[in-house]
Amino acid sequence: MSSADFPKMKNDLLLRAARGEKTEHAPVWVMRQAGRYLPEFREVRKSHEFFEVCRTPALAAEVTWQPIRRYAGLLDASIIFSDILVVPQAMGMEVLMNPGPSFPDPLNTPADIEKLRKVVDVNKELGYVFDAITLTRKGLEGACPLIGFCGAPWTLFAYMVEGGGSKTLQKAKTWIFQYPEESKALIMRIADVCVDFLVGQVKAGAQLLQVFDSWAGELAPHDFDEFSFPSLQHIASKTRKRLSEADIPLVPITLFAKGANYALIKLSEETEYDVLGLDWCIDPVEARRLVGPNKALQGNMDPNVLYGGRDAIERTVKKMCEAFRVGGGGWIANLGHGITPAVDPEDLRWFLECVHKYSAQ
Ligand code: 1CP
Repeated sequence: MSSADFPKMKNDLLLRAARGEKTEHAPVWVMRQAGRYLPEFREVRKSHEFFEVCRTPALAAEVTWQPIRRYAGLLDASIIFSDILVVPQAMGMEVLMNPGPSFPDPLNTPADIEKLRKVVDVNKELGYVFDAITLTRKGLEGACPLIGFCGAPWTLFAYMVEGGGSKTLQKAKTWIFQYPEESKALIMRIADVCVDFLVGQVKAGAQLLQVFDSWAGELAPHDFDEFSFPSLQHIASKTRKRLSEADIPLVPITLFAKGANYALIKLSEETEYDVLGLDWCIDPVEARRLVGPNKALQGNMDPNVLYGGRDAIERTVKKMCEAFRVGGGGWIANLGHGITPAVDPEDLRWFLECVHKYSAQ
């Protein structure tokens, strides 16, 4: 697919900010913007299992459009409805969602790696995501760009070994300390599937890509350097190379490495990401000082401020806008992690309105 196959873009704020350009106001979107805080999403989920929604392009498109329709004119990006765990599924693992993710047969020891598919054909295993992206972008009618995504290899590895979410990542840590070479090899194998998956998403119509390293902050800085960073670096450089070899226009790539503020200088200097996502544990002025002028930033309000009422939301957004303005450079407004299920959708609307108001240049 090329841009000629899709409706003309009416709003490219996200893409401009990702390239470091100044924008009339900061483009804004919200991680997990299609999700359980929306009654219309819960309605769809009453009659469809989570992965059924992911695997059915018409349903995935519908829930991706839901926040765009509800907050018409206020959201500057959509993100395809899917999950980071579709990659372990594509590699041959079973994943259930009840209500959190669980793997009936996780990787207990390196011998279990044998159970994974040797070769992963992303068109065959994840073609449903590509179809959902093409359908969703057409239906957006140019209202805003569509983001494609994947999980980072370290985070996916952690789920594949833990068999679900975990507070301590004890099993994943056991692997990296007890079987460091096998761990690194598996992490790079996951990275190659991620590259194929991201390239396929761009071919299908994704206009920006985001890599979610949700568990980056669980690693000591030197362990991040060893077990996550090389795969993150590989994904950005290889995805760009593959797109340019195929004569497909490059799209910006965002890395959200939650909790890895200790690595911002290295991520800025030694990777080819265009945008670095920030959680709320770093001041935007400090983040800009560490990152320098060459990358856009994304973030970073604590999602729990959305439970603090209108005054708290307005005060915090105003402060965030001032801090990103002082720091300078491209900025995409967002929360510092995903929106949580109990948020009142009208409080999110207020957040979006405040970003428009206080980030206007
Ligand atoms: O019942 C439901 O509907 C399940 C809730 C839900 C939703 C709405 C899950 C289960 N995944 C999603 C969608 C989803 N997941 C998106 C869609 C696009 C959007 O943002 O609107 C995206 C980008 C993700 C990414 C994702 N899934 C991440 C990375 C981002 C992050 O939050 O750190 C992670 C870690 C997952 C795993 C996952 N999937 C679902 C849950 C509840 C979890 C986290 C579980 C845990 O705590 O380990």
